[in-house]
Amino acid sequence: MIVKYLEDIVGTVDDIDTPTWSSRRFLLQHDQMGFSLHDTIIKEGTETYIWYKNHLEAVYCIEGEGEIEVVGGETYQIRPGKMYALSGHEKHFLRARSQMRMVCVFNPPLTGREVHDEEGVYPIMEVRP
Ligand code: 9YT
Repeated sequence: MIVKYLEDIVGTVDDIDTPTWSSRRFLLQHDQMGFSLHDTIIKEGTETYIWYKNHLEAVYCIEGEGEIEVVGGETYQIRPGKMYALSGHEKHFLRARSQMRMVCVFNPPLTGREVHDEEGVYPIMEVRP
């Protein structure tokens, strides 16, 4: 069994900070759950281009407001209680009007070190560095 508090993760190698988001990663590939589970902060006023070419992601907003624009498609408003699932590997822009806090689940699980590359993609990483 795996039991953690958020404060066990903040400031460790499982707390990944970027200019537009930070991701506190509760469960990763090495936990062998078949998915990864993250508590993610999307920073106020930011826009992030994302394409999870190699992963499926579900996102549940629990704090803040913003929007997701699917490239070539619709724009959906985000507020607490909204869930979106990128079931078709949709390319998208994620914008935060205020700081947003999102619970994210990835399949396949992230290994832990991923940040988006210049294409907005997380590469497939087989081994946790
Ligand atoms: C909602 C979203 O995709 N945020 C970017 C970070 C990602 N969820 C992660 O690595 O936790």
